[in-house]
Amino acid sequence: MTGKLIKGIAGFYYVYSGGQVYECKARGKFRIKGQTPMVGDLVELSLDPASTASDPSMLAGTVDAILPRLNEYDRPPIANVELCVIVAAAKDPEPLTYVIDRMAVSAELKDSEVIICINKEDLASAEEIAKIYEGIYPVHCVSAVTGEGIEDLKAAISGKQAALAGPSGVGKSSLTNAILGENAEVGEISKKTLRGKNTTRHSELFAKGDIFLFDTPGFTSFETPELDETELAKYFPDFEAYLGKCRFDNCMHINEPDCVIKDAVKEGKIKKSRYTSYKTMYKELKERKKY
Ligand SMILES: Nc1nc2c(ncn2[C@@H]2O[C@H](COP(=O)(O)OP(=O)(O)O)[C@@H](O)[C@H]2O)c(=O)[nH]1
Ligand SMILES: [Mg+2]
Ligand SMILES: [Zn+2]
Repeated sequence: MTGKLIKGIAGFYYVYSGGQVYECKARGKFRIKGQTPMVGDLVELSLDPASTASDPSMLAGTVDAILPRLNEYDRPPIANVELCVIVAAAKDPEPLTYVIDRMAVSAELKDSEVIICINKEDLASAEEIAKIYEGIYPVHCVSAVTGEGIEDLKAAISGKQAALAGPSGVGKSSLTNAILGENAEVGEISKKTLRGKNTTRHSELFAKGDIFLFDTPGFTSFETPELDETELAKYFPDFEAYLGKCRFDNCMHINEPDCVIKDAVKEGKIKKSRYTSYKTMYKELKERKKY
């Protein structure tokens, strides 16, 4: 059977399959092949009738194989992030478009779908920031405190393995609780039996009905991604319609004449803040290459 690896801790992998959690011993053969199971992995597992799980609510099993991954993130180490929900706050902390845009490029590079979520709309209007992303990514203005927008957000993430990413303090933990509710099936099992035993926080995948949400401490910001600056524009979906139409084939849309990207910015077809982020990231990537 197949299942989702929801947590790895102290030599055990916890796999969710058909409403059950299996406590699986890590098999040596993965390391031999240079493969290490990651939270978020889809795995082949089998029941291990000879063993008993440490918790009566679980069954003992073995992980037999790791299925091919859509993607891998390093920090935190999680796999198969089908959807990256980039979280910002309308206020406290102030939203920074550059931070959002850099995370979006990182997610695009990994082939994760992107949703922008502006939390704390009870504190300030999220409209201004939401407008920047309309037509580029789905935008959800929500409040983890009042519950506003949470049902729509749940509908948008359901069926996909989703991770919330964003700076510390924007409300990722609060949103995770709002989305999963108090009685998250697997969440409850693993909270009760695993979290209590371990003070160090690990990444974990929560499953509740059709919702699969990573709880990833430290998924706060992305480094400037590993990318050649000449490739950067491809990861701005709002630039896509214009690429290849500039006067110069190798136009980087910075100082070149007859640049359709710069024209689109002037005409308001590409948002200024997006273009500013592009220029800043372009410089960063170019600078980094020198060292
Ligand atoms: N007013 C308001 N405060 C919120 C909201 N969501 C989270 N907070 C508060 O913001 C702070 C940071 O939230 P937390 O979930 O820990 O953020 P994280 O660091 O991204 O996980 C906490 O004090 C929360 O109570 C919201 O929608 N509205
Ligand atoms: Mg948190
Ligand atoms: Zn150009």
